[in-house]
Amino acid sequence: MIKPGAVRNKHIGHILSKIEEAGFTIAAIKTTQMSLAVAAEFYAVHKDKPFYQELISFMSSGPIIAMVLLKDNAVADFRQLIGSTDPDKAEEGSIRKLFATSKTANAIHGSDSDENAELESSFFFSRQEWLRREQVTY
Ligand code: FUP
Repeated sequence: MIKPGAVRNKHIGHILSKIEEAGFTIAAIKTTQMSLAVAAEFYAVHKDKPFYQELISFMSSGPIIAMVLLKDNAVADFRQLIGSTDPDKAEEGSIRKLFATSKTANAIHGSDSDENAELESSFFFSRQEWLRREQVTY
């Protein structure tokens, strides 16, 4: 998911280029916006953290780009491409190093497991769109 700050700052094109150059296939993509309630559910695992309210307020503050990405070893490779949560600690050349403006406004989200990728994709895409990834040859 490209987060609201990076969308506002017109980084969609740059970020999509980096994703494709890294070997990912964009199997589904849409512009949408999370309501506060949806952001609260999406990040429910963090509900007791001090940054939770700021996070869900930011995540619902404007449009996002939601995507289903395909690649062997996608979760680990994508987390390497996006870099550390804190942009000050993110690796040179990573998406967060290049485009994040703070730990909360850190440009992009990546799922942390195959199971969470499926769960998180269901916030934005129908089951049919998700299953499509197994039927398409790129
Ligand atoms: P990540 O998996 O890298 O997105 O990081 P986490 O799951 O630890 O955190 C989820 C989101 O919470 C981050 F993308 C940004 C936000 N966050 C903060 O706003 N402040 C913090 O101190 C830590 C995380």
